[in-house]
Amino acid sequence: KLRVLSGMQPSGQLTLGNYIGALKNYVKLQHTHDCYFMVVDLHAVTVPQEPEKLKDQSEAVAALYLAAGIDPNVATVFLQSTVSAHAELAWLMTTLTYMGELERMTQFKDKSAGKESVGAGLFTYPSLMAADILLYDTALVPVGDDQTQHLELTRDLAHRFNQRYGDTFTIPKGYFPEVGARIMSLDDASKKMSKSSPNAGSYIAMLDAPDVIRKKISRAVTDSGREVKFDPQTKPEVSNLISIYAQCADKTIAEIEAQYEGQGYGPFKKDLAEAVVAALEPIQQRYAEIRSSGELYDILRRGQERAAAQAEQMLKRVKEKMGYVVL
Ligand code: AQP
Repeated sequence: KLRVLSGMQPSGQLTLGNYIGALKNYVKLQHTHDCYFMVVDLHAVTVPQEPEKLKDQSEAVAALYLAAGIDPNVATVFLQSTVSAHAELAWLMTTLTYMGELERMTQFKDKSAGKESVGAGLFTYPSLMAADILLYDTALVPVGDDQTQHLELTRDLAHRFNQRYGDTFTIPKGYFPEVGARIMSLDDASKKMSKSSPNAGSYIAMLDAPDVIRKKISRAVTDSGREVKFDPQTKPEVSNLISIYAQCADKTIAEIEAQYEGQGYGPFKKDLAEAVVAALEPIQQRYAEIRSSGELYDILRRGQERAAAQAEQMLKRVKEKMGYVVL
């Protein structure tokens, strides 16, 4: 089975963007691939995090993986910080990365724009991500569109290492959803939906209550026309909502366009809200059960063991190749 690895940052509440862009694909891939899904808590501290919140959100992300349908007996679910090989290989990958490569990363540019002081971790984030992926001989990385550039750098670093020290790393490929690889903000369709946005109206959190979801969708920005038509160039807001609808209701874009022909945005938005509620409600119920069951730490401990066994082997190989004394 091909190896799959991906992760999400506990830097806020997971959004519908995280769900459609990545988590839905995790669930799909687990039965056909050898899957590792982590909570990337080391990545989360590239911007300041409150300790209490970090812990709660880390548990929340892990519980949401399970609630969305990841079976911990099939896939390996773990916290990145519990496998120390990630931080170790990240350092080695950092020394292999060029400043110019990191300076070109649009996520760094976006997240550092206008800030007076920017942590060095935000800059070297892609080197840690490369380490995460390369530690596991990963073949496929299910991610949203926003991670394309980071993934390309991971591939470059893997090539560079292999050329310098001999064949070691598998070169990974991205795995993107056909519809919804980039879900946009509800208040501004030029920005991606983001869990760390200061405006809660810009995203739908996976744990938002049904009435909150309905309100957010009814307030979502649309153009002044009335045609429910998918055209990201001229109708970015409505196209974004159609993508969300398609993914939540398992319909094609053409089916949705046909269904609302000549009806305007009102009925479309109403049904969209119900489709989102229907997709998230069962996940929310399972989430509540998992958090109150007390089983989460046991699952994460088992995941840690399985992941560490793999990661340590690779780290040892890398160190040997680089000329470290391995005792
Ligand atoms: N808007 C999005 N549409 C589709 N996919 C998305 N992803 C994120 N936003 C969207 C995918 O979700 C996975 C986890 O992302 P992450 O936690 O690593 O952080 P991110 O990509 O930086 O996502 P956020 O929500 O914007 O987090 P913050 O605000 O903390 O930076 C990734 O696979 C990503 O592609």
